[in-house]
Amino acid sequence: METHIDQIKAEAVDELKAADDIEQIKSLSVKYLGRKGLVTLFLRNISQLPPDQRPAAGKQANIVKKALESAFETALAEISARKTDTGSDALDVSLPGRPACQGTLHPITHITRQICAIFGRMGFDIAEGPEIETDYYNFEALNIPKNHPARDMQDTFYVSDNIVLRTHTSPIQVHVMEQNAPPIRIVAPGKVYRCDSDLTHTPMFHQVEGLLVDEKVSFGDLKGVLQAFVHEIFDEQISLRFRPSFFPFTEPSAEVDILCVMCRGKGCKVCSNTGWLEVLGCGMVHPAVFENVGYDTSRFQGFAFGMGVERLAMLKYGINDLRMFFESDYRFLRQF
Ligand code: 2U9
Repeated sequence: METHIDQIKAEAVDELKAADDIEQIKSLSVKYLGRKGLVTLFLRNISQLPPDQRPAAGKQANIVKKALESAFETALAEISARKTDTGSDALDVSLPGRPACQGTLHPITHITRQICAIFGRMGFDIAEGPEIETDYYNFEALNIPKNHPARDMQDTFYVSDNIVLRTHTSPIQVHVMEQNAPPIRIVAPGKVYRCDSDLTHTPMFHQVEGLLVDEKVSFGDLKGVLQAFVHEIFDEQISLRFRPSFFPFTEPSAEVDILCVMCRGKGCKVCSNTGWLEVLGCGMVHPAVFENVGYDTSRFQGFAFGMGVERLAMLKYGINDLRMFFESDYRFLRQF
């Protein structure tokens, strides 16, 4: 009898080795271990053996039963694992790869470069300087007196009593004039900081300022340069106007407006019903500024201008939410 059950086992093992799908393994399990399976029938028939053979036959049949249960279980687990590896959920190495995302310039970087390139073609060099400045370079040298509102704690980030985060890029021009005699023709791009945060202001924003110093420089030169700039950055046909204004560092001073790009001068929400949009500020450099850097005011004149880059970008590209520049949303950033 022992020989017979061992024979059943050997046949089961051979058949299992040849099985290569789940259905085959399951039907082998039924064939040997099912209710009418060969091992089951063997166990059931033990009672018909001579009494002295029953214990050994029962013991051996149970060993074979357990061994086959375990072999079928292992075979099913292995074949299921193999199916997952190559099934529909598996990694298909033959698929083409996803293309790598190509980065783009941030719109502020892009438009800053455009602005600098336009002035570059008019002969302006680029100058840069530190974002942390002394009170002297940020205010005093620029004819901003001690009691001027721009020096209030609300507007300026103070690092210490005498040190500030620059509130404009103007200190760059002061450094350049201290180190160079006229003629000067520079644009100064960079980050500036003001203690101001609401829907239309961020504590850090970007400016480009410009300075030209030479003999016989007039307000007419300033108008010509800025008109050429505005026509190139917006469009050749756009109307612009110079509106009187005030800055401590320029006299006379003006603001440059373009005809509202939304309503073409009719008046709308975007231009607060004025028909015009302010794009930059400018003026003839105040003699007090020239005296602070040791320039001869009887010989040299100059003009200066400044613009907020975020504001210019919003007008140029029709962006109505300043926060878009700071949110790193790739769907927005990739458009420029
Ligand atoms: C020196 C002398 C004069 C730079 C100027 C403006 C007018 C101006 C604003 C535009 C929007 C700043 O970003 S903003 O808020 N700027 O209106 N800036 S003239 O004048 C200078 C600079 C340096 C030595």
